[in-house]
Amino acid sequence: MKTVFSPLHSLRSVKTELDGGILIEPHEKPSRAETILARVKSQTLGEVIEPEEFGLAPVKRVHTPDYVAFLEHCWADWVAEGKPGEAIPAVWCGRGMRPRMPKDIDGRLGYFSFAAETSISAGTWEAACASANVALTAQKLVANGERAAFALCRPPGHHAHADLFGGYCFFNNAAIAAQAFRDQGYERVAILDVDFHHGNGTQAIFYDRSDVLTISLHGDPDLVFPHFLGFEDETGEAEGEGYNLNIIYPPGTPYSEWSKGLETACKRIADFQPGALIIALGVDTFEEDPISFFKLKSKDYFSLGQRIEHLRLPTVFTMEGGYDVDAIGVNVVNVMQGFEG
Ligand code: Q9C
Ligand code: ZN
Repeated sequence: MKTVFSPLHSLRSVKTELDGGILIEPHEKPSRAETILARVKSQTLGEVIEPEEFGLAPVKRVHTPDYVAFLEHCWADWVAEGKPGEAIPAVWCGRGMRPRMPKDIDGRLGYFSFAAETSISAGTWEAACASANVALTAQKLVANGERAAFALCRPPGHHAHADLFGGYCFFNNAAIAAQAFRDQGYERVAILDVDFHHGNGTQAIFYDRSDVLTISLHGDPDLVFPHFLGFEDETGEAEGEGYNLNIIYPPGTPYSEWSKGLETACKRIADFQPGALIIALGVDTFEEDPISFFKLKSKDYFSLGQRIEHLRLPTVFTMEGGYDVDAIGVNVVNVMQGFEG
């Protein structure tokens, strides 16, 4: 299958991630995408193409205008205020406070985020736009008849809500691609999120809709990020009741257990009969991942790809997490090679 990749991803290269009370080198770093790209090429998975430019219209089908404008100007506004470091949110609208957008940049950083680990600096906006274009280009390939396409998105997207960044994510690339299918006349679209973390943004964006089925398999949010969404009693609301499915697992989960949830997810997707499938593909489920607690092995990603292929659906893979850079290329390309058989 074809891979869509933008070298502009490297414009997203912050120096800081707030972790354990100190600023560390971010887990979500440029070498992740470069390592995946190198493996795609060395395995001759297929042609690698650069994204087309789609502009902000398809992004704004998912994200609010206020949020998009905030992201575009955030870094300039921060610099204009004379701040010495990278932009990091440090104040939020707590329970009982008023959810209104402040003028001040510190206030807006809190208003448009749900976590503090995701610093912003020069180039974040450009990279986030390029990442959305990567997803939209892969979506277009599939809409035009390709069986599958790999959107090598960076930064990732599945934690981003309509108007919130966090968890290394700014634009929800999977949601943007799903909405593009809908806007092109596909009546039903399914998103299956296999990243270690709950796809909170994707769930929230489609929570009251029955046209986009959202399913996420992830670590128990009682124990891991994003902590405040992703529990199994979240099944959708209003029209969307029954169109969100969360499957959670404890520390130490191996593929033999994880794949039971995958089976449940695939049966639900088959019942739904979508016109297209989006896989929010994180490989932070890997046994050596530095921030996660599942125990999937490299060969398991091949099985995952095979199972997804058995759904026989037009499929877009969007890259999400995965932080063991030494194994990320092998694990990601194993999914694609499992899919291709
Ligand atoms: N001590 C994705 O996988 N919290 N995002 C990390 C590490 C944030 C993960 C805590 C994890 C975000 C796309
Ligand atoms: Zn993740």
